[in-house]
Amino acid sequence: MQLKAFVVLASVLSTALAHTRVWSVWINGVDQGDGKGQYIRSPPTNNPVKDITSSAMSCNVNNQAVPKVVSVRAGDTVTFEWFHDYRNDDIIATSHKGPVLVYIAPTSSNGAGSVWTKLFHAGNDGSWAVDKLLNSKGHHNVVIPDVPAGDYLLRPEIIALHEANVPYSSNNIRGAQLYMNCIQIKVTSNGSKTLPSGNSFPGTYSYSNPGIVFDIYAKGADMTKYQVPGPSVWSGSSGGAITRAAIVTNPTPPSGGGSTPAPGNGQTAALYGQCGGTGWTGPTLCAEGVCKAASEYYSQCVPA
Ligand SMILES: *[C@@H]1O[C@H](CO)[C@@H](O)[C@H](O)[C@H]1NC(C)=O
Ligand SMILES: [Cu+2]
Repeated sequence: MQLKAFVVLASVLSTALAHTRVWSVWINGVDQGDGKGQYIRSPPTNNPVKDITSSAMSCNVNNQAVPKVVSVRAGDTVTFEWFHDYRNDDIIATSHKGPVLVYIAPTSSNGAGSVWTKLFHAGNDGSWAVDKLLNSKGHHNVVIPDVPAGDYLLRPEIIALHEANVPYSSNNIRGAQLYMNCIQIKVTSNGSKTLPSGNSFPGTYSYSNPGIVFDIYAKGADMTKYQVPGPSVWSGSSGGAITRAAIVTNPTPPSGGGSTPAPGNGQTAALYGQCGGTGWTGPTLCAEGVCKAASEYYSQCVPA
């Protein structure tokens, strides 16, 4: 009796420890700080979504607007940082092999309807995307495409396939485990590549999809034949990669005599807000911290 109870508890614990969610994003190598419930519509736990017909497929189980947005421009690299219990921990269990994907939708949709566009995916090109993510200490990125100005949700996603040899619909203690978090961004550049949209969550994935039901333990099988679920990556995407953020420790001031910020408009930017960069017309003063250039295009208020 005692032993049995212990075994059950242990397996529940090991499962809980295996899961993952997003801690923060980095813009061009600058950490935007703990985003949970701030600019990330964070779920309350690191548990997966397994019912792919559920409304939680769009932005997980807590899809409500959060107070902040991260300002970005076309060409900026947005790096997502995943963790399971603590920042810089072991990210996700090594058993949780599978693909890594990123989608985008206008924030005005709240993720509902046929509004999602795929910006990036990686499956298995000889190694699993999740193994690459473990090697990059939980970091992967996309480059912001040249979309019209406005508010958008970025939806990075990991699909863990260790129990995906059967669909959740026929065995609800198994099935693929999906991890997605939505990040609120504001694109301040104004490009002309309008998102084609065309995909909904729920809707884009189904239990007859070979990317959702797949046996990663099949003997002799060629894992590079794994098909990442969902559409192909949008032709307007500027790409992405599973790699650690190129952390900016000594930002170089803008070259060519442009190192003095243009006169500000008297407004101040919040901590981690943008405070300068080529073409920036917003605040150049920091309410908190100091304004540091991360690149010619982006300066940010960081703790002094
Ligand atoms: C973006 O460009 C379009 C097309 O030129 C224009 O209609 C729109 O007002 C611009 N939006 C912003 C926020 O600058
Ligand atoms: Cu798990």
